[in-house]
Amino acid sequence: MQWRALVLGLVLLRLGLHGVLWLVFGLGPSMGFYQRFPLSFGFQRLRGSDGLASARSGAAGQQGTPGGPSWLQPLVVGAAAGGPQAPRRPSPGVCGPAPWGYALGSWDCGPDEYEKRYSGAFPPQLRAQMRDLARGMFVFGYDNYMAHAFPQDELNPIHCRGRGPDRGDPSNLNINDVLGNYSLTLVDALDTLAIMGNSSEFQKAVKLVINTVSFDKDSTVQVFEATIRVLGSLLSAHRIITDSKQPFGDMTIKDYDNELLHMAHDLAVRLLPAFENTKTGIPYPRVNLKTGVPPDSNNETCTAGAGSLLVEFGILSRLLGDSTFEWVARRAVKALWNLRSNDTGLLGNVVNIQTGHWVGKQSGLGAGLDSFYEYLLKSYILFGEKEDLQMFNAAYQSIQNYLRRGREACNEGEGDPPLYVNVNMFSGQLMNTWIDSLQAFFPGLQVLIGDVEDAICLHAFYYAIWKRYGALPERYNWQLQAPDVLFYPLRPELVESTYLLYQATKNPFYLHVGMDILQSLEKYTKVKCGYATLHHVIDKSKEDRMESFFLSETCKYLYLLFDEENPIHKSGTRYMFTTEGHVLSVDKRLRESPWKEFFSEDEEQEQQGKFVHRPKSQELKVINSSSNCNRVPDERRYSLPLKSIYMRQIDQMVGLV
Ligand code: DMJ
Repeated sequence: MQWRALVLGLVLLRLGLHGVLWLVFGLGPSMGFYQRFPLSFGFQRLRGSDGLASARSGAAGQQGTPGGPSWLQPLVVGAAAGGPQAPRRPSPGVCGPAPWGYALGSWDCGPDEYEKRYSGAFPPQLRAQMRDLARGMFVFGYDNYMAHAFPQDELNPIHCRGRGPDRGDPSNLNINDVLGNYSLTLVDALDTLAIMGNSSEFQKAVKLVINTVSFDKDSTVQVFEATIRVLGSLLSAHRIITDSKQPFGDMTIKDYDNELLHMAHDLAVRLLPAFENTKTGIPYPRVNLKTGVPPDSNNETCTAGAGSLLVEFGILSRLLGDSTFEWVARRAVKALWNLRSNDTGLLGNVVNIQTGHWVGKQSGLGAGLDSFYEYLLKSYILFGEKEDLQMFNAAYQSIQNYLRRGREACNEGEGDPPLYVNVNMFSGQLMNTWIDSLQAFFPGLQVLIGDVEDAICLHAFYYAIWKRYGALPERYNWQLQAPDVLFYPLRPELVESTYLLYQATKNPFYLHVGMDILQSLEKYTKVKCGYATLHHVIDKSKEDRMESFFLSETCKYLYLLFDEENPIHKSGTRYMFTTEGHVLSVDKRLRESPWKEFFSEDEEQEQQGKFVHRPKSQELKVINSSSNCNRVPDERRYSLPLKSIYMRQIDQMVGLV
């Protein structure tokens, strides 16, 4: 008897609660946002031309959210009935009644706290203060590395010690893929010193690298990591030293005899065995710098690792006049490209280099694929090879067709705000409900192709996650509104996108974002001798590791964000950043390639048949935005990058409010 009364009581209580919710907010039973959210991401985006729109409309009809409103529609009363006359609560952006104001913050007309916080001007003194804070962050990390870790690869910032390869445990890839016993952090930091105008330290550091760093080491490293962190940095510093204009101050080196270029060559030659004895042309993931590909080598590699070598290898080839490096890197890109799904045009994240079978069928923007897309575009920007742009455009189109979910417009309209999800490369079906922190680079890439509006939108999502934790968790589950993987190793991607979006829009919003990021880095990651990886973004416990990209990318982009007067923003030269943040001047001499004959006309034709062409104007945009930094902002269009109401939606989406 008693338990029946208890159950009845609970039922009545629940009904009463729903009644109150219904009366006050118009929320029906079981309408928690987190329950609807995954459902509402089941539909395809309706966008684009070329006949895809109708196909996607069909998909939307089938897979949409019948009876399950998109996440903006919890406000719709009786949405399940779907009646056009169903009474609606005012949509966000419309002045709301008092209860909304109390429930969700002031949504009434006039500036709310979001607008007040983000749309205000950013005073020049504050800007200078933030620039100095970013420089100080770099200097603190760099000086401590030099004092406590050099000539080892990395700094352990908590115990003020150096770190090299884990010789005791060769399977410790997290360490051994990156640390080659070649003073990694010093090498990776070279061009940041130049960009910050520190010529004496740049000159000292270059000499130190020339005199002390050797690649003749019994180290088994990942080809990708050695390429982007070491090869890319050597090439960037070499270009800075030999630049006749010297925009960053006097960065010349007395009696410089192209030593850094020779070192880059030496390293690349040691990486070449990765491209031998592979049936597909896709390289082995790792090589030993002394002995080549280890006998027990893994035949599986990730797409980004194998397919993002073309920028560094291409520059090396063009500077040396030796086609070998570009040829192997380009062959790998093409081999991967040819393995894309015929139906979706998507690539997976892990492939067998001998069989060409996809071991990882997940397609997304993050780990395993990120820089593959990035380097298709950046290779085109640097070298002007049309086929790189064609591949990029086709890849971008597939991304839009299959990865982008949510509504068409960023700031307004029915349905969920857009988000890029992880799908099966063959079916386009959702594979999981997380996004990773590496994906935060994508808005920056969108800036380069001129898709600024979408970039603004996506960036806001990552920023909201940052605000919630004061960092980006390695993986964030948008269904659970919680991190899936909790560490944050001081990654640069969000800062990179923030910087590029600021250059594209000149909106002070991005300076506020940068200040937020700077302050949380100072608060949560600064330790005795540097900046430490966050082990857990919630309890803020730390790991004793400062990855080299913190100095080469995170600090650099933060500094550049606030350094309006930087030569990169002022000089007539156009610059581009590698995936490791190394600056490269876009020089028309790099566009000369005397080795076209390596790719037969037939092969090119065959490739082109598969490409989806974007409109001409889009191609022009790429060329115009070949500088990351010199874009003329369209003040009218982007005077307010995000409606403050949108920021609030996104904050809710990640569980921030
Ligand atoms: C860096 O080494 C590069 O940015 C790379 O493209 C991705 N991973 C790290 C930073 O997160």
